[in-house]
Amino acid sequence: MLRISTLKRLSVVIALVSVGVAIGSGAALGFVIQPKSANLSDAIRWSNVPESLVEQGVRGLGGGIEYAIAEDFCVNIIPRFEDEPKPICDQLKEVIQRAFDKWAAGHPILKFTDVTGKIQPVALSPRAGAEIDLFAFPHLAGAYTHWWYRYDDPIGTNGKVLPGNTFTSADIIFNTSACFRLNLDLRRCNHFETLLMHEIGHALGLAHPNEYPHLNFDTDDDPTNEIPIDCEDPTKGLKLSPNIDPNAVMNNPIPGQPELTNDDIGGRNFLYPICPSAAQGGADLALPAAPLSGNGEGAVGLVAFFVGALSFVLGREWGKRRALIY
Ligand SMILES: [Ca+2]
Ligand SMILES: [Ca+2]
Ligand SMILES: [Ca+2]
Ligand SMILES: [Zn+2]
Repeated sequence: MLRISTLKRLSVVIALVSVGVAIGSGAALGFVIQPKSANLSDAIRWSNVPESLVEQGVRGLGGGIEYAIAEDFCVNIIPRFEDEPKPICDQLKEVIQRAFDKWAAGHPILKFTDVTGKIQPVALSPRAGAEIDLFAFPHLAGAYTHWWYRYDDPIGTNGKVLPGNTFTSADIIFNTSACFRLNLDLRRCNHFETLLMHEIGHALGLAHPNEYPHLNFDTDDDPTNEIPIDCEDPTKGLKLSPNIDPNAVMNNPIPGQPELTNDDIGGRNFLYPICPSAAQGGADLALPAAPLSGNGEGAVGLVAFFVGALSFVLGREWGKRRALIY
């Protein structure tokens, strides 16, 4: 359980972030990066380092993006499921891994590793806990994600140093005041898997295309086709584009299906470009030994941490629709 003081801090985070957000009513295809920017050099990525958090204490894609589920996650959230019978914890864990796996599908480097039991989740910490921690406790919205990054250029999945910022951690928090479902056919409550996929997209570096149509990237104006990403230069061919893909899982509210669209995948592949010879932190990439710990840490690095917050609400709870909160 988080203490009240921690919850207050969470609220402050959300309030701070909400100041800078214009709520748009338009929709768009493609993808929008975090922080919401028309400059693709501002993107935040997990760095493609070879070491893992659980083995070497290094944060990044090595060892997969390591996630840990809070000990009280199941006991807190299961009563909030509308399915009959209610899911058991193993089912939820299966769905969680499946949601992560959908973002990793077809990618030679990106993967997600369950380190529950090996790393204790820690909320609101840039450098403690797993890389992604999953919590369930009462708060606003259906779920939200907050994350920390540093002003360091990450190593891309193409082996190059990419301009931008480097994730150090993220928390995905499900609100146990809301209700959830596994069954796609139930109409009420948050579809757990789809909602989680949406939050994972935030934890990878993506924002809501339908909320920021003026910051939305695609290579063309076709809302349905694949976004080809150049491995050597992932920004190549990308332009701002205003067309609509209502099915993108990164839209808010989320769509009805727990499936990534071409535009969701295009966003992923921009952030984590796929090269024919891709390898995870492999020797062929000639990576520095410990880029995360050898670059700008200490006092200056610490003040360079930034926190972002997003929240998400789907549909109705107790018969009323909650406002979207960022
Ligand atoms: Ca890792
Ligand atoms: Ca954490
Ligand atoms: Ca397109
Ligand atoms: Zn969102």
